[in-house]
Amino acid sequence: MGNVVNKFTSAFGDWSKNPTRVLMLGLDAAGKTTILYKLKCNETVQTIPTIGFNVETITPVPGLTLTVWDVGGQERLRALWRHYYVGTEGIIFVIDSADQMRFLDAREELFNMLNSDDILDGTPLLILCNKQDMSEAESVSRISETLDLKRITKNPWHIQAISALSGEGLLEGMTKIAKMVKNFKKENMKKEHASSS
Ligand code: G3D
Repeated sequence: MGNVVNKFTSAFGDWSKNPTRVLMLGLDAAGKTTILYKLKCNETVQTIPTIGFNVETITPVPGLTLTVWDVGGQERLRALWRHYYVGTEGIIFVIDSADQMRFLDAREELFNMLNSDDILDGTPLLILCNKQDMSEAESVSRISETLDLKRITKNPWHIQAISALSGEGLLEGMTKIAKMVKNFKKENMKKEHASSS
């Protein structure tokens, strides 16, 4: 387990001089909290109760902020989400691979988020198909089809099979998003540089 944490730390590096913000979202019970615990993010969880939905902000690595909340059935709160989109450089969307009854809800929430605001255009997206240890878990390729992920055209994305319980696949997924986020930041810096010169 220490291995996952160490490798996770080195994948994301020390961004204390160049802070990075990543959102982690998913339906309730998808496994977000379990993932955070697996990454040993439990020590510094802050909850902001005033917002009206349960938002947790975690700093697992210097300079990296993970902001986590449940999506689903919260229409009236959606306007508040934009506040968290500003400055976001990565999105992790967690799916319960064994909860086939709610795949379409997850799909709706994913596309609602991506389409709700062009502020997220271009932001790297990691889809974690969690609970792969369960016998009824659906495969990554079937989930990709059911969620119609080919419709995602404005975000670089990657889909990863994981089990938050065993930690299987988690490091691969986190390494992938760390790379995508680094590229995204580099491209943004280039654009800023080009527009200022
Ligand atoms: P959330 O934070 O997205 O709401 P949680 O989800 O992390 O609280 O997880 C919800 C339930 O799913 C928990 O079970 C948790 O143990 C379980 N879970 C999370 N990840 C996995 C996984 O990879 N495999 C399996 N088999 N179960 C997982 P309880 O029973 O505590 O509600």
